[in-house]
Amino acid sequence: MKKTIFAASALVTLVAASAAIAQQGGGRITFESLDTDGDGVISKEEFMANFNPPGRNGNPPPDPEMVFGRLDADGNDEISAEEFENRPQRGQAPPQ
Ligand SMILES: [Ca+2]
Ligand SMILES: [Ca+2]
Repeated sequence: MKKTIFAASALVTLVAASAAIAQQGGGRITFESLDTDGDGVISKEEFMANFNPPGRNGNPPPDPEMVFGRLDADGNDEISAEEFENRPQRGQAPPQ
């Protein structure tokens, strides 16, 4: 009996974890999740519509406009897969 209860609660935990991963904001924002029309680049419109992270640890969420500017290294108002992959990490100085 105890074993059944354990298995059921483990399943609930697993489902909850999957839901959390599926949601944006857990640090798992992927290129594909932002490139909603699948043309291989993230337009500013796509970014603004889909980049919506929650604030963390009591901090307000980052300003999407500012984040877009950091990702769009060549400033053409689109984020390519390469720019996304090479994005500056938190706490790291942007490349000169
Ligand atoms: Ca696109
Ligand atoms: Ca660009």
